[in-house]
Amino acid sequence: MSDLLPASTETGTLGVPHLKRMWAAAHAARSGAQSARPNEGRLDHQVLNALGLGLQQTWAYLMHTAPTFERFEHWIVDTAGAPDPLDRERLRATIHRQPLSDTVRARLDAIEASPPVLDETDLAHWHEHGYVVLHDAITESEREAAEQAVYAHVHADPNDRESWYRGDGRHGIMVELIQHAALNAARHSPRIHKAFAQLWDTADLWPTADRCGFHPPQRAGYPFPGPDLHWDLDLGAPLEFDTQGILYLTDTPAEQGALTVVPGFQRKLPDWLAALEPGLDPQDQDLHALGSEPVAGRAGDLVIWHAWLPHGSRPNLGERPRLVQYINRSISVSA
Ligand SMILES: O=C(O)CCC(=O)C(=O)O
Repeated sequence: MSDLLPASTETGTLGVPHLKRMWAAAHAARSGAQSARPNEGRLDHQVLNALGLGLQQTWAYLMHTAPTFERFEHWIVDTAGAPDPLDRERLRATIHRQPLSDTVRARLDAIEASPPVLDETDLAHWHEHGYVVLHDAITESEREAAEQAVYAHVHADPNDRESWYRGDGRHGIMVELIQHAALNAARHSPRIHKAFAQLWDTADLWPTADRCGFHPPQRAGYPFPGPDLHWDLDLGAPLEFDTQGILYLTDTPAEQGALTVVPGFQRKLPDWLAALEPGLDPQDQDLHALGSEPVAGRAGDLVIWHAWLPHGSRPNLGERPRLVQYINRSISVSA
């Protein structure tokens, strides 16, 4: 069926490649048709990241609304603004497998040439434990603006404890806040980009358009909703290097629902999977028994972890809500 879908190079009014193909695939999926698009997940994500749209957000819109392609393009602009011309050009060059324009190349080269933000100790920690903490990843005023944006989005007041539990606009600890000017500081920060570039060994990465998190202290009637330890990988497919990241917008001591990982497991995952009894679901095992540890941090700390680490949050047993912005970079891929 995949040959019935438009080619990734086909564009509409916005001039964004791959969008029509993604839209047509959603249409096909909605009407129950099989449309085999192996290995296009990263490409879908790249196009949506370039447009500042969430993957789940867009997929939910396409599946629930079944818009015409023209309507879909309108929704994109209404939701995330008009596509940035440079990002669109970069997408086109990448997808057509053509050289990047001088302007885009110069931007990436500037990041490659900039001084490292992770030092030798950070990199050694990354190789040993599979995660690293970048302190003061954004400025204090940028952090404060992002914190306020999350509070406003969930209609909560930092000084009104009852307001933390109203549950507006959340899925568990996740908050579907993606398009907000205050979140762009971290997405477009050269310092953060450099940290990821050091880990990926290339600056040719895309900032992800991710959501935020609001995780108040648990109490009677408000138990920890998860997520507990898991992977966001397809563990049945060949393992590929990937990163994930979380920016603490508030001080986050270990007991205050801190990110929890199994340090060093990036070095063990392939053997562990191979040794697992056939038929057992890796995600259903006692992953804490592998040696989970919380990663405490200060407001403004960005924790980047290797996607092969089992990871999750933990119950918030502290006094204050934990506020975060999820932030990552994905590697540039072609059609
Ligand atoms: O919010 C957290 O601490 C964990 C995040 C997580 O599990 C994820 O991003 O997949």
